[in-house]
Amino acid sequence: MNKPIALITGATSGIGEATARVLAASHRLILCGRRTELLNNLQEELQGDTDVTTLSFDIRERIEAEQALDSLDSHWQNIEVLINNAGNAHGLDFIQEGSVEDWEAMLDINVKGLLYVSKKILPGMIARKKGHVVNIGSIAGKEVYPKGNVYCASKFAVDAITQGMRLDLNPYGIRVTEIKPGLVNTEFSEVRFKGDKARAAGVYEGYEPLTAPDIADTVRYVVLAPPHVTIAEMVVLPTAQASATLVNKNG
Ligand code: NDP
Ligand code: 8X3
Repeated sequence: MNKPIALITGATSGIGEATARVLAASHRLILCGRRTELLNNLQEELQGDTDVTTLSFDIRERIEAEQALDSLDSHWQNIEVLINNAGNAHGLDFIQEGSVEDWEAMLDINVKGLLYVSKKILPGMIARKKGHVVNIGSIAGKEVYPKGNVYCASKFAVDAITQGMRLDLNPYGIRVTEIKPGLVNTEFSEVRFKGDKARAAGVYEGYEPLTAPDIADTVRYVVLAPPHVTIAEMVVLPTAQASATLVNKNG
């Protein structure tokens, strides 16, 4: 029997890339992101283990996202697992000093992009009365921290959308999960600090942060749980982190 199909957004780095590696054992994969070369490299790496196809599009651009998803040929259309992972923080500034471009990027990518992709995939799941949506939220969607303002708002929105999905999709037997990681050492801080590698590295110094494979393992756990089991929500922190604002550094 063919493996079920999982579509992963943001598969070119960090949590999405690690999730692709772990789900290759159990799923055929549709890998999404903007960086085509990285998608191609990952496809080449994994296609010995499973069937892989790629879609390169900017999740901010609704038409581009819709056209990319429409381009899937028929044997890739029965998507059983949707991992809404693409997203980033842009900037870390007091609300009165934040940039409108950063705010727009975070709301467009983390919130609207997730909605655009979900809107295309959910009708198939509803028709088949089968599916699983895994949204990657954040501790930032549970607690607001200083200068987190709009990034936190985007992740609070992911939390609300996840809860709404679970309610609205309940009649169709579709599972909905939100994973809320704390600090994970990926390209995340480099994007947040606009390529400042030294500043980004500082975020993960003095304690042991989570790695992308740590979160990929939680995705595998929720996806491979028996069909009658929904892991609704999971908060996953490095042991050194107690809250969005308390990290035991150099402890
Ligand atoms: P990375 O920066 O390593 O990965 C982000 C991914 O999102 C990349 O694959 C990137 O692909 C994709 N992406 C970003 N913008 C767009 C866009 N406009 N269109 C399409 N894809 C896009 O960060 P993480 O792996 O850490 O982040 C993944 C998710 O985890 C995010 O939702 C983040 O908010 C969340 N998270 C991260 C935490 C952390 O500490 N790292 C903690 C809690 C949650 P490409 O650039 O190729 O388009
Ligand atoms: C990413 C974790 O604490 O940088 O969502 O917001 S944090």
